[in-house]
Amino acid sequence: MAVTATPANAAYNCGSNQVCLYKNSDFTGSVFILPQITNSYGVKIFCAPDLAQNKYTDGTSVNNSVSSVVNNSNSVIFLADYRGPGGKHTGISGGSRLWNLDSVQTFDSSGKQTYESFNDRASYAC
Ligand SMILES: [Ca+2]
Repeated sequence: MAVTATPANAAYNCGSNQVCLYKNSDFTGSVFILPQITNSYGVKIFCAPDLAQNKYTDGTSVNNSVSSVVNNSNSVIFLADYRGPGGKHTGISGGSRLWNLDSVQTFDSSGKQTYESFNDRASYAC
């Protein structure tokens, strides 16, 4: 039976019912785990509405640097250009993952869709 060595910089293995934002593509680099907050309807949701307030485990800002996402929650998570949210947004379905954000489906406030890079753009994740 092969034993796989774990390098010191091994990527974080996103747990069940966690939403993990990674600094680099392919679920590597440092990680930020979305906190759960209670929304105005009293429902707990995974949400960081202003990523400039959040840091990866390596201490650097999460703002404008997310490059891959694991969504192990049951709900869609939206990334947006600006806190709030504002600007264009893209969604990651519950139970899915995006190993990079180089070509994702985005929507503007009028609902217009296109495919474009969302790499190093997200300032909101809920
Ligand atoms: Ca941004």
